Amino acid sequence: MFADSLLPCFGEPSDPFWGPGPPCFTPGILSISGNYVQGAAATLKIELGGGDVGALNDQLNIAGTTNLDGTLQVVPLASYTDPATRGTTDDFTIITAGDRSGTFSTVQYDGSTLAPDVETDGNGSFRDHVAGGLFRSVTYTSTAVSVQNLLASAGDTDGDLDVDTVDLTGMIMNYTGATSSGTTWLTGDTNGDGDTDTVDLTTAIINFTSARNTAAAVPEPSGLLLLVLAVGCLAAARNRNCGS
Ligand SMILES: [Ca+2]
Ligand SMILES: [Ca+2]
Ligand SMILES: [Ca+2]
Ligand SMILES: [Ca+2]
Repeated sequence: MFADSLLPCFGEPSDPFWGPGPPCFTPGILSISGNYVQGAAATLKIELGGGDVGALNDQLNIAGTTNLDGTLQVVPLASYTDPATRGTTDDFTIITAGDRSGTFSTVQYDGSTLAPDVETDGNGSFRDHVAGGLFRSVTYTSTAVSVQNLLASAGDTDGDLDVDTVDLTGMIMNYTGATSSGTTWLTGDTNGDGDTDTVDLTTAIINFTSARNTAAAVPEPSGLLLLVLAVGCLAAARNRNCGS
């Protein structure tokens, strides 16, 4: 168990984040036989090097319970690069515990605070869209905390590894046409030109996977056909009524 002034530290004394606490080593697995309570003023630093846990990535293994608060600093090392292929992820289990409660109030990744662009469950888990379909997610379960980096497929606006009717409906609702601007990946701009137009929608339809990951109700099987028809309306008849 660590108080606010006694932080688990995986860094090195030369590191600007290094602070008082147990001897630092990097990277590695730190096992705690008891409980781990992180206070509101405390910071946990986790380094990610890619590849195997323990060899290149920090992991905190807590035999007892953990109650989380304060700051999580995720620090990618020089050996790690984000996914380069769309639709692929890098997944890191950074904490395991007999039982987990509480969440970090702030999560920083490489010095930047992550924003909860998409809330992924009722446990405080969230997904931050960084840029160009690159998402960073923090997921809390009853026994673990994990971090995921995803380079999403074009049209996967919410970064949940599918291009489904939820994504396409959101894109249509945020449709701007090619002469407008102001949309982002989250609102359907798949190609980074600031609009959500038929180019974006066509790309998303080509990448359509149906729903793999959503807790929300989805339209009936005809939903995609209706969406395609709606796209056709948008493309061909912006100034006329589509349907009734
Ligand atoms: Ca999606
Ligand atoms: Ca465009
Ligand atoms: Ca666009
Ligand atoms: Ca989905």
